[in-house]
Amino acid sequence: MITMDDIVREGHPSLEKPAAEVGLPISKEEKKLLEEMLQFLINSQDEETAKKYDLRAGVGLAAPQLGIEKRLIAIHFEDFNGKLYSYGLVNPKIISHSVEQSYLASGEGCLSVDRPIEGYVPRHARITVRATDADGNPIKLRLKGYPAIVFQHEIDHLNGIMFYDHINKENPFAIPENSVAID
Ligand code: K2U
Ligand code: NI
Repeated sequence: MITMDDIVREGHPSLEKPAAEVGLPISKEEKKLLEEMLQFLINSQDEETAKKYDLRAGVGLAAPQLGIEKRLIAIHFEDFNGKLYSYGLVNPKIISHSVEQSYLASGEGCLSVDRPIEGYVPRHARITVRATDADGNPIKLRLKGYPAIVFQHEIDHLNGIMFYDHINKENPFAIPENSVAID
């Protein structure tokens, strides 16, 4: 099982470079990795398991955070309306996005960053993501609100971008123009 020991931390080269496209169909090993990434997120959100294995709660995980430079991400969370988002995705790509921006009012964190970094992270308010799922099916997702933020955070990891790269250096709490706050 994946634990925090498998997650590389800021400064690791895998977090600072673009990851490679994954050839289709994905291999058995890549399919197993996606399943293990999803299981990590589920474990991290289960109080007993997280305590037992000292896991930090996570709603998303990208393969480069495991030192694996492949365009694979896992997402697992329920939105505020109780809708479950649970995906293992291959080569996810944002194919369109709104001009309007959004940001998490509480700021962002990262399983690969062991320190709090304050400030608003400007993101696209709405995105359309095209990807392939673990069974090789093409998938197209139209996302807004918190789900859109989670997917952008994870896709950033595939491009060597950390959440703090987006924060306004002069004024971390500057309200991004044309933006809506997500609570
Ligand atoms: O990629 C990661 O490090 C996982 C992040 C993803 C994330 C951070 C901030 C905003 C959206 C997504 C972890 O999930 S950070 C911990 C966390 C846990 C529960 C809810 C929000 C953030
Ligand atoms: Ni992260």
